[in-house]
Amino acid sequence: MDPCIAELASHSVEGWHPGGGVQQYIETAEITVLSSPARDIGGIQDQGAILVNGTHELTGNPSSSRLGAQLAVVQPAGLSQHVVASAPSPYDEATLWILDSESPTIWSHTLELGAPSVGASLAVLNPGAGTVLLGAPETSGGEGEVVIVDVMTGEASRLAHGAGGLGESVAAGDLNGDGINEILGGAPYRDGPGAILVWDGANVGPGMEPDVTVAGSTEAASLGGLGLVVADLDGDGTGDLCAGAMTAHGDVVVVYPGESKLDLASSARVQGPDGAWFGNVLASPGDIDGNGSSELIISAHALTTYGGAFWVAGPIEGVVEPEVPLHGRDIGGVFGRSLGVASDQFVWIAEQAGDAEAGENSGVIWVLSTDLW
Ligand SMILES: [Ca+2]
Ligand SMILES: [Ca+2]
Ligand SMILES: [Ca+2]
Repeated sequence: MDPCIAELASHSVEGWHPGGGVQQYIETAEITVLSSPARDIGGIQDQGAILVNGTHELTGNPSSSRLGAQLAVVQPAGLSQHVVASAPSPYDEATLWILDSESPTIWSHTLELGAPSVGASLAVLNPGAGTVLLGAPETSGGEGEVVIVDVMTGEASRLAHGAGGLGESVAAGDLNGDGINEILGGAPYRDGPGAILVWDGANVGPGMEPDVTVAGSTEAASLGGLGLVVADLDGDGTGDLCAGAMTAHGDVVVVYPGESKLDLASSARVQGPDGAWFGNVLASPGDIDGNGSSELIISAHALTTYGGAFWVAGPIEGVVEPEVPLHGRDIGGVFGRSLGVASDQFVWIAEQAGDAEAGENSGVIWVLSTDLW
């Protein structure tokens, strides 16, 4: 029997609102933030809420919704860590909430960008500068946006507007080793099999064309969904593009920048179990075992009836089959629909539990020590 999350987790955090489920989690030395973006408030669907340090609840405002759709941490130079919580909206206005981890200060920026879903995806661009990327994919796979936001000032810069659901995912990482993070935007419906657009971080500005487009293929279709991260999977010191497919039959591809200029044909592949939604979400906690290559944690929420997640250690070369998965509990829930890195020592995996129709679905965040691997 594969290991069950309940036997391996370091600790767990229970959701606090029946029916809402839990989706995102941050845990630092100073602060914990738990999000429930599907929570209904005052009869308004999906207003969303976050819970800070287990006691202080912040609910979404009526002009935006799905508070806590995404969370991230930045640490602007000379300041404490700040947690960023997105609240995208089906309308042309979104809110970005900022929490100073060392004081109870919480404030927000209203982003009126004339585009819906701003903040459906979120990634830290430059933690020391306090800049983040927000993706704004329209529903139905139409046009979308990638936006750069200064967390402290709320100043927003629209980097790109494009077809194929651009902004379904965003990611940042240094792919060419110059010390400046590149900007990645996923467009999973672009030209059929999807694509990931890459801008060189050293030379980027509003309206500029991407420097590289990594186009999906029949073997790597629906590329550019939420499973997108930059991590050094071959241990050469520069980041590599890791992307899961947004389909039930997905694999995770690792594209090495090298001299191939991000050519999908020369990528490595982690081959997941068929039909498990393998790689729909993934994250990298960095190099845990100290061999120089980063590790990945990969979701597979339709694995068996419990859901699952896989740990894959770098280096990844050729075609790799992942080892024994973690699975959820036998409670009729879904384990692994979202996951992430909680801190230097911990990763987290969400489990939606109970009967949502009966209002029981408050969900659980399972926190795992990376020492396990
Ligand atoms: Ca770079
Ligand atoms: Ca590398
Ligand atoms: Ca490693």
